[in-house]
Amino acid sequence: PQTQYLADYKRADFTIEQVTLDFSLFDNQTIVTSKIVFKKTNNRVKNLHLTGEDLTLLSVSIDQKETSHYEVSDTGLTIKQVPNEFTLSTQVLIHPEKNTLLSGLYRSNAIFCTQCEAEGFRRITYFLDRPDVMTTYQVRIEADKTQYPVLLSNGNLVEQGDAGQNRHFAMWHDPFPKPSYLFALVAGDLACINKTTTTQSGRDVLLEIYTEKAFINQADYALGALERSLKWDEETFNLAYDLDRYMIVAISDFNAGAMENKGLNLFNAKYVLASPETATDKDFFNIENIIGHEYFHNWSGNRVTCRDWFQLSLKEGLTVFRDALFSADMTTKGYKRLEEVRTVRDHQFIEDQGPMSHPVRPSSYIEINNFYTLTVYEKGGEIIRMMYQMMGAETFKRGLALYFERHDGQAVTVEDFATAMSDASGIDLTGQFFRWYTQSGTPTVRVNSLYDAQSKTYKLTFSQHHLPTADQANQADKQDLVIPIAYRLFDEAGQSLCDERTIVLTESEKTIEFGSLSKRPVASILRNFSAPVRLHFEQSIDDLHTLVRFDDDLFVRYDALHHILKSAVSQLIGQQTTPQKTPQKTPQSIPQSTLTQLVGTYEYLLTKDNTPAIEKAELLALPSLSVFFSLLPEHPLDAVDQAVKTLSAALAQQMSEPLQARLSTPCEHEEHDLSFAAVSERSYRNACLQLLSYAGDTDSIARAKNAYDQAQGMTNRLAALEALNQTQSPEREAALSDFYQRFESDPQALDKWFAVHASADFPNTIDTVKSLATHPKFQLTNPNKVRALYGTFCMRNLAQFHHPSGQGYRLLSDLIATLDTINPSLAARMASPLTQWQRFDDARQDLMKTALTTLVNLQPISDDLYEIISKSLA
Ligand code: DPP
Ligand code: ZN
Repeated sequence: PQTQYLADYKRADFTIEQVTLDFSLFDNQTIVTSKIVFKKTNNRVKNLHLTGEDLTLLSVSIDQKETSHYEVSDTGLTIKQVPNEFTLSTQVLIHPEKNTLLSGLYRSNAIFCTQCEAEGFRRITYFLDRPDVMTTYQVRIEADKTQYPVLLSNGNLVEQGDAGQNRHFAMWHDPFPKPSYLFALVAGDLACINKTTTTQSGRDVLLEIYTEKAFINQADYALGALERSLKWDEETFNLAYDLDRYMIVAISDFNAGAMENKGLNLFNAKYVLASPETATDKDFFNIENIIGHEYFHNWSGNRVTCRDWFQLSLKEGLTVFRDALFSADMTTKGYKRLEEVRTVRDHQFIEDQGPMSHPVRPSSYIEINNFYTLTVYEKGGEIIRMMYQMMGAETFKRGLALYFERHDGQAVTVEDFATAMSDASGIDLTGQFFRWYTQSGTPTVRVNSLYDAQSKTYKLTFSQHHLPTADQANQADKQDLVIPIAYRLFDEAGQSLCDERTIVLTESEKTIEFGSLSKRPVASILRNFSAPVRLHFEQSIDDLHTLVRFDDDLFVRYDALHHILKSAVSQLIGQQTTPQKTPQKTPQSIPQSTLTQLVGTYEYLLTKDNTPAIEKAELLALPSLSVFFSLLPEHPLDAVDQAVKTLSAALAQQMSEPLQARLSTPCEHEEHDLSFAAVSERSYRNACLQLLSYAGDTDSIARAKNAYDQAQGMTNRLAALEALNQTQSPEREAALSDFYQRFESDPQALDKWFAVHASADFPNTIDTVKSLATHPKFQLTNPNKVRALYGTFCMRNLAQFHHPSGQGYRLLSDLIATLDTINPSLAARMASPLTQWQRFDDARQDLMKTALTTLVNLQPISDDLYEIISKSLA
């Protein structure tokens, strides 16, 4: 496999003036005819090299004369001695019906559809498949009338008609020049709902959602979310939609979440289809967020795109941040922010620690599909958020406006973005700050505090630390960053001592001093998670309780509570003098004083605190085993697991009364009510139910079963099922079989049934997973099913996947070997649990590396998988 380097970037030797594509779709083959007008940008160049993959070339002509001056290889087509300006016509044959990679043109449930980002277009026709080659597309699609009544592509429908032999055609024209990765085509027997909305300038835009006919009654929410997205981007950033029509199509077999193709978004059905019976409130939240994300790409991605794929975060980081602002406006800032914090700290930080660590703008890759990562997306979003934090909302808006004005219609770099934002704000983002884009790894910020009673002064000393990473292994690779740290001081009763301020740490160490403090204050640091760093700040348990109860910053409260819980777990594991990597016996009780204080704080949250219910639910949810394990890296997984179970059960018992009291108050909202108030109420009640269920006694089983039986909507039904799923009880069995009967024919809901099975923390869950893999509704060719069953087991069921026998690792490596022959990009993604072997004890490390070694020796092996596995063994 070949490594690509950012440093090797050269602009293309040709521009494409325009392209005309003709698709003849048949059940057993598709013929693609292209006419591409090329112009040299460099007259010394003789040959034209086009990328192409899995294409059967039928003919080539230049300016309408058939030619034989070309060479074909597995990766492309080279035309020899081409003139300065010419039209190239090619005809190729492809097999969408056999395309299980889900890249290029493929068929999913009798629907033809495309996925071209990043390099799928080369699987459709020979082309300059790179984002800096932009052109206008005219597309003709021809197919059987009965099977494919709906024919869609980007832009405007210009003509449609009969083509004889029960076939018809549609012709689409997209007036906006675009890179090939934004091309899309759909053909199928689809139903549609639509709505006309009007931009602020008074232009009508037709919004359409297409789905398989059976599911069109689950598309209303998506249509509403799309309308809200258009409105929000105009109101917030003054960015309006630019075509007359915006289409979204739901697809069952889809590798990613969704794709922002110009005017014709393709979505994983999971992020379009939802009804209160089949989808949870969290699903609705995700749908709105992703519809927003793809819509916002129309400016940040489509109007201004990436020069090359190393710049991926240019569009993704920015769009993640834009969708975060949108979702925060639709819910609460704190709620959305905690969701981001979890993604970054619990997952992106782990990526940084592992073999695939890379900067937000990578400098090399083998397979670009492997770089659609949390680092590029979420850490990229965090960088934009730091800019926003440092310049303020209004200046940020001006910066964005300048960026779009300067670069509309161009393919640009992250530097271009940073320059525009610097020019608008007067804050230099192109120098030291820019290292956020080029340096990998998670910075650590240490904070030391010193109170002097005599002088009534309080000092906070901040320092930054950077460890080597897999890709930048020398300490010399790591330099100081620009780190905005928001802070505030409280007294021990939780009264504010100052407004929130931000220190921008640019040096290795910096001290700030506060005077006239008659008592030692309680510091609230890194408020709203103002930078993607690990914070090391030793605070007393009393201070942490003060913050949980009284701080007005949800992130700091959440983080303080996690530190308290971590300390309780650590007490349970026992104070070890030397860290051990082998399991040890865990004491069975938490010190009473610890428990009393903890229960006091939880009771405060339940009864006195006036935080919005949806945020309170976040505080009440106990961190997962995976989070505890990350917080306590010096302890073996088994010990952490035992201790967490002991702690959860103790809390559930102690909190039983107030939790039950909370649950006994009647609901104010109907279950099918999707208003924010209703969603908040459900989230809060279900958090209480979940906490109670850790007791695992007959009462809590009965309570959960009753909740299941009473449930009308999926939110409550799934919450009850998850509570039951902690017990090997007949009630659990009954609920699971009821669930299957209800949702047998709803793929999205059924995915939850697979996932609930796979997440059960029982020793025999692995056998259940193996047997469900042969269930008639399970398909290896459907990524959602693979993720629901295997993804849940291997990524969310830490205790069982990492069973000391190594059977979980063998299950996963067998799966990956098979998947690599079906869908390499999915295979590579599924490998991530194995690549994290560094986090585990020696015995598990050996077993995980054995599994990885088996995989790296696969013959053949895809580039996708090879890159991930070989880097994790390096
Ligand atoms: N469609 C994916 C996203 O929106 C990749 N661009 O992030
Ligand atoms: Zn995106």
